[in-house]
Amino acid sequence: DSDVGSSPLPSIPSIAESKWNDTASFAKKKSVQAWYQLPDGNWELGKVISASGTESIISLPEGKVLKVQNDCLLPANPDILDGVDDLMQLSYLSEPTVLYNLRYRYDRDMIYTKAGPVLVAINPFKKVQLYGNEYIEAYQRKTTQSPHVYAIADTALREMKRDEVNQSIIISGESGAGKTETAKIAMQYLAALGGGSGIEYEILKTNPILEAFGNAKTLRNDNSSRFVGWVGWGSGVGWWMVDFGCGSWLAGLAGVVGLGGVARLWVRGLVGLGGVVGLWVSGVGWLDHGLLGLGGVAGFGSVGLGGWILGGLVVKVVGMAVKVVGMVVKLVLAINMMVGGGCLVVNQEWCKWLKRRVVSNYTIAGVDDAEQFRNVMEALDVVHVTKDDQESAFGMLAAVLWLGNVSFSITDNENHVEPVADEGKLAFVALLFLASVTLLIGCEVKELQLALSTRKMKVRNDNIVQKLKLSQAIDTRDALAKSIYSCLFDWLVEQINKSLGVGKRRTGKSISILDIYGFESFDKNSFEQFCINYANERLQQHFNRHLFKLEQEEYIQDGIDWTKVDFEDNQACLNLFEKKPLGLLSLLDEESTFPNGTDLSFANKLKQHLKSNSCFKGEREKAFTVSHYAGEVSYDTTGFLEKNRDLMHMDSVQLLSSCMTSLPQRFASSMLVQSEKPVVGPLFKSGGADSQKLSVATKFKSQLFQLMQRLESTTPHFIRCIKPNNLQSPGIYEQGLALQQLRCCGVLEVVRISRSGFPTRMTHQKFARRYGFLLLESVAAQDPLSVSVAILHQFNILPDILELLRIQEIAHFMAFYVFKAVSEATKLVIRGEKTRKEFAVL
Ligand code: AOV
Ligand code: MG
Repeated sequence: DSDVGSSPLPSIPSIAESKWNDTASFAKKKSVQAWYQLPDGNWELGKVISASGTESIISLPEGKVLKVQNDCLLPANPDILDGVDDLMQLSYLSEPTVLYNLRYRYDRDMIYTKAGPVLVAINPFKKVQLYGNEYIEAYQRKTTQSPHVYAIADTALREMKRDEVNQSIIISGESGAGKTETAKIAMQYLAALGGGSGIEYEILKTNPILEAFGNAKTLRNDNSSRFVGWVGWGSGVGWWMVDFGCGSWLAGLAGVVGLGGVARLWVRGLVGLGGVVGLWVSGVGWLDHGLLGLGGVAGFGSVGLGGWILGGLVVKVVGMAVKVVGMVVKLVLAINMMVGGGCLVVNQEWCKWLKRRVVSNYTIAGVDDAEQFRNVMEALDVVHVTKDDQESAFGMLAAVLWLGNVSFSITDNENHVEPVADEGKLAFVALLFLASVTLLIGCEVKELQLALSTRKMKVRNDNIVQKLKLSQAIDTRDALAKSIYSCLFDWLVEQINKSLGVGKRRTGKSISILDIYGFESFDKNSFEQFCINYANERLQQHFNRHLFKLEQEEYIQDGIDWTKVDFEDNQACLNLFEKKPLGLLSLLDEESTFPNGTDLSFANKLKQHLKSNSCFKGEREKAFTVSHYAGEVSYDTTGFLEKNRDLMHMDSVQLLSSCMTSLPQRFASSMLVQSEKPVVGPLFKSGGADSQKLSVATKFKSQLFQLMQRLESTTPHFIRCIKPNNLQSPGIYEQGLALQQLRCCGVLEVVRISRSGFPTRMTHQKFARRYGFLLLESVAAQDPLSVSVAILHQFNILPDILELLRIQEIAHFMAFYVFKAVSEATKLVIRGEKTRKEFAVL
């Protein structure tokens, strides 16, 4: 709106001309610049020296001169277009020109570029000077037009107020592309505009909690999200909503099962355990006293334990006789840790689950764990989690970890088990793990032993107790750990929501920011990647629907002469996942309900039923490949059934509800509530006396659908994050990698459609309401269509467009007409016939 009046009217191609032709016969011209594709697929910029019918001679950098076929060349844009803000401005639009333009900007730290309606953000992997209050103000006052996340947030805010419609900012891209950082930047903008009443900043401060418990280090991203973030900012009182719809279980699943290179959360979590100890200590002012070298005694090398921590523990032990046993165990737990930079780091070699990592280590270059940990603790204070609750939260974390060390011994020749007992010399240590868990969750050793090694069943009217076999016992233990972890995460989210007053202050419209786990492809991909990539596939469909399908369908519906722009539709891949009964998800659920189903029988079933599906390929043994929109991913079905079954038995729930500490009790009741929810979709029975349950995949799908439903009721603003290299390093722009991501999100097609399309559109009602005042003669009491037509008449707007308008209920206006109307309005203001206030409506 700000450049109204001063800007010349854009020249608009007529509708018939709007088809874009990239391969113009440019090559016939001499000494023009052109892009030449090298055999490795990369593009190089050359100069055409001479050209004949089908061949040209071009000179490339470093003095190379080549004779090439004309169709290997693509026209380059004139230098004046280097680094344009919006790819729509490129005269020649092609893969090399888009790549070049993005790179030109990236090299100058201009990481944001518009691709029509979409913001492209290239991860700088370093601090760039683009953020902070000065920038926020500039975007707020519109003194800058450069593409930016702030600009997107600002547009969303304006549209929310103007149209009274909920808005969403949807951030997508591969793992490590920068989605979560981008989401935080958007929040920063909205928080700053909230007037700094406090609550807006609180949400930003709670990020460390969610990241500590919900993120993990993977091969793709050192700080990879394992949950879906859906954060809202509402009008009215400036209110925030945090609502994590799908996937907190994924944090639990990933964390505990330890596949996919997860487990940074553990390290951070346990950093926490130490910290809580530290907090008590500082509470009683015992910072420098205490025992030194205990770490050495326990055989953990020279690092030892910080004296202050043990000092504190001793004080506790002495001071509170009742808690002696507990303290001793915590002491033992603490011995397993080493001091690192003021907080505790768990000794990874001691934890079986931590040793199962896929990444080489848990540390992140340039990240100070101690500081991160302090941020987490501060954030817990900010959201009013009491010290007691903080302590038990970290206790839960430790319990989960030690559960991983609980081992079983076989007691008879039928493979039945009993936890712990004999591990030779380590029997004492093994018992300690079990005892640690029971102390942390607050139950008797005997109870935990029973819950892990037996199952109560009801046969007719008799209650019988069945002994578990080794594999069942291990599944039970892992399921318990997973459930505790995901309940813990849910509980933390609940605490955050409570302290932010979610639900209470909801008035007016809202802006939501969606940040999900990005598309993942590793050498070995498991159930987690299967779910993550399925979610991304759904999100891609939403993107396609809004930018390609709906857009073009509307043109056609309105009778506009429109040449359809093709795009990669991922519907076929979605069908592969969702079709009933022969889709990936249905087949997985079906196999999970068979007592004798195995990962191998599941894989075979897929191969049998899906072999003719073009998105599916059976691989050797337990593997299969899916052609996703972002590339092929080969999945290994090992563990699929176990992870999908989510075998949380009533015995475990009962164990938790009988615990003496409050968190396990709360977890147990929330599990009960969950299992009592009305069941939708296919039923899932997990055998025996357990209640009917949904499989993990089915729950995931239904949460995903809920999320999509909520998205559908908003006006979307898309941000597409691009990862320029796989090394997570600054300054490296790999053409091939960038191109593949641009291709799979259809950036070129988006630009094509926007360039020849009709970016501005509104209903007659709205047009009449907004521009009706321009009419020199009032047309009172007329219907919106007549008013619209009168306005256009007044400005001599083409009759054939008018015909179009008459036929259709929805009118499409090219930017041109609106510009024209606005500039006319400006004239009226200048002539004093309209006031500035009236003008501001525009
Ligand atoms: P993701 O959210 O897209 O991956 P992140 O937002 O976690 O990716 O970004 C990965 C890393 O890239 C961050 O830890 C930063 O180091 C860096 N980074 C991203 N954006 C910026 C920026 N604007 N400025 C500076 N550094 C940035 V995943 O959650 O794995 O899909 O699941
Ligand atoms: Mg993320």
